[in-house]
Amino acid sequence: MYTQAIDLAAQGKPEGGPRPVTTSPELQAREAAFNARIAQDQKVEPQDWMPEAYRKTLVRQISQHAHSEVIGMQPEGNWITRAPSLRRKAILLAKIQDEGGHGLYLYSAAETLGVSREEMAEALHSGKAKYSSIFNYPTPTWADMGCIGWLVDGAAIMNQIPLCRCSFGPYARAMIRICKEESFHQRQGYEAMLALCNGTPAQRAMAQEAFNRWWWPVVMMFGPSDKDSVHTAQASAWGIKRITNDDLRQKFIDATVPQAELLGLTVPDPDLRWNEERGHYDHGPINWDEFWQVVAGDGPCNRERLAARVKAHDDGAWLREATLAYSQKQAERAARAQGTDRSAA
Ligand code: BYC
Repeated sequence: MYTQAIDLAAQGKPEGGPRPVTTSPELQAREAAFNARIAQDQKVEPQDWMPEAYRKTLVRQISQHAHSEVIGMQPEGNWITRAPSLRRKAILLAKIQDEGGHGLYLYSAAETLGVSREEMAEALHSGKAKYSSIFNYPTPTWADMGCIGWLVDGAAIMNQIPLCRCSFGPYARAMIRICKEESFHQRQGYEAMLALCNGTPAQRAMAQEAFNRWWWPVVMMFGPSDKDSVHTAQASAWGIKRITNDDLRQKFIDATVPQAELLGLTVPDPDLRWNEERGHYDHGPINWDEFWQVVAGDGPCNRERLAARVKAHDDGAWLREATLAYSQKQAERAARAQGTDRSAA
């Protein structure tokens, strides 16, 4: 099935490019061992042999996930200076800081597959790599902060809990910590919405208006319907994806509708009905044209988000250079000290 492979074990660390496996029996044995590992639900680690297509799928998904976390700081960053109280500001700062941290864990997990941070950054900045569609929507009111926590982080948890059991060890382990933090993010968002919904009529109206804008983009965030999802079958066979896009979307809707009811909010879907027979909510049609337009880079804020990211990266060049120069100096000092020790001995 696979004509190329990387030999991670031989080097003790991952290589950037694929290395052809020379003999067919060797390839077959490696592939059989890999498949057995997946079948037994054991983790694949960076030093293990893996099919090149598995490695590429993981690099794509993990780096896109990392980019989403980093770009995802922007819509909320918009409200740090305008949070309505010191308490809300402290919570928002902590949440955004967590998201930067999630990006870091995920970039690190992707690096174990032999791709560099620079390559991943370049792919994002050039528009080659994707990030979640959801972060291309604006945040004009404080209620948007509540909706992002409640709905976007709620959707993220739904998608990410199964990823804690993903077959690739570093990704699965990163997801465990990320999910714990996402849980706090979701709760703070719901609590912010609760405060608005228990507030003045103007605050309730603001909550409903923001909910109206976020509902459908969040429903789309789970990705295309299963029939149009190009990666689901293979990613599921490899134990990367445990639950399909549509099934996760359904789980999210089933869990979130009662939460909206508790807040006294109306879900902006006239076709939403509890289906007794299925034991799930039926929902109205999803505007897939809008989804693909946003994914293709033409959403309300795509250009703004990417430009802000590129600017932040460029503005940070001095820090990356200084950090590298400092670590080089430390290494030279350590080498000199070792040399002095040896000559003294
Ligand atoms: N947006 O075959 P499919 C967060 C692309 S951050 C854009 O179903 P797959 C947070 C897809 O990449 C949460 N593109 O793909 C942060 C593919 O295109 P490519 C982010 C999308 O990979 C800060 C094509 O459509 N979470 O929570 O099997 C503040 C076909 O799709 C989207 C993750 O990244 C989308 N929504 O399934 C607050 C989770 N959906 O790559 C919160 C990890 C699909 O072939 N990722 N596409 O060019 C995944 O679980 C999966 O990659 C997806 C898509 C479910 C997203």
